[in-house]
Amino acid sequence: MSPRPVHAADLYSLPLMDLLFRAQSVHRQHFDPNSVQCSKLLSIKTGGCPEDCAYCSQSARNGSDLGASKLMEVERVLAEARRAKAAGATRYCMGAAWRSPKERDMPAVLAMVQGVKDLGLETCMTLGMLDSDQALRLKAAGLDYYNHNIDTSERYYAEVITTRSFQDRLETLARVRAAGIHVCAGGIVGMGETAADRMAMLDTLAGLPDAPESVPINMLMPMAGTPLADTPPLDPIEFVRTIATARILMPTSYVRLSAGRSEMSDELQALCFFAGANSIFVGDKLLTAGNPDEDKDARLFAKLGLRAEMLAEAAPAPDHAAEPEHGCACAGGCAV
Ligand code: SAM
Ligand code: DTB
Ligand code: SF4
Repeated sequence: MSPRPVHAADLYSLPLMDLLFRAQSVHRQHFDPNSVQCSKLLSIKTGGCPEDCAYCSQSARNGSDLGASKLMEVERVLAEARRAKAAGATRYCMGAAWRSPKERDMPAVLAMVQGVKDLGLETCMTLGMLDSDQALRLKAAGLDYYNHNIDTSERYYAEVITTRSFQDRLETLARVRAAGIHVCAGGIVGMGETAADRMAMLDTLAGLPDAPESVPINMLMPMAGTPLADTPPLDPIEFVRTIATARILMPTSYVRLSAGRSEMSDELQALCFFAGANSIFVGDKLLTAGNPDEDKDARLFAKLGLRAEMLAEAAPAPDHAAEPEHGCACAGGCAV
């Protein structure tokens, strides 16, 4: 009889030292523990979103006083991407406050993907729900990753979003996978969910036909005017447990210590890296919220002996890559 698959419930509540030891051991089997993948985010269309995600500053239904912008021009996006590359980011993620892309916007979006890819960066987009045709066209334009989060457990989902279902999210993820695009899917913790919800979210992600290549774990950033603005902060150790459990359940995926780093101490971030997080967003802005600036991340990386991961073609020989020095163009961190 084959052994029962491991579930989040077998891991999440272990004594913390046991959980961390297991997570770090699994991490070292598949990754260099001192290397962190660095992505840069750009909001290519901000605000005025028709969806009702309770955490989001960009929903037109929430009371945040963010205006609605138009889709950015392709050349402006490419200028920003060049800056991000010069500062050491290897993946460029473009996000739009849409329910799903409209046909009239597709030519510009495809040109952005193509242009960013031509710069030698990995490309990522997050545009809401996709149909199969849109996914295939994005793939053909050179899209490497598509981000679409399940956000929380199936049980808690309806407390947070009512305008599209958990099943809708899974269907978009399946279309992205079928188009041959790498999947980036994770969620948010600290929205008032229970530990069981966090576990169920991780079981859903790990139980997809193929685990996502990239798993962003966001700490809720309470945004003024949203229904979740006054949510009490989650105990940081619960956040670390979520990261460690994700690492063990999805051993070969990149686990991203995503939104919320600006509110985290160096010590908490260090614990998250030890628990198996190996990807971050760099630069002082996420989509609408803040993120640690370039200098702060450079100091953190230097203090912890971390290095920004380079793309395979630009990476040095393996013996150099294993050294704890910074081997990249960005002099210490990969902050943008
Ligand atoms: N509109 C697209 C969508 O929802 O698919 C793309 C952008 S949306 C902002 C991407 C993800 O960012 C959300 O699914 C959510 O997980 C995360 N996010 C948004 N606002 C956040 C907040 N205030 N705190 C933490 N994570 C957040
Ligand atoms: C993800 O999981 N986190 C990013 C990215 N995917 C698109 C977005 C975080 C947004 C944080 C809130 C804001 O900037 O408005
Ligand atoms: Fe719109 Fe995305 Fe924000 Fe939801 S998370 S309101 S879909 S921008």
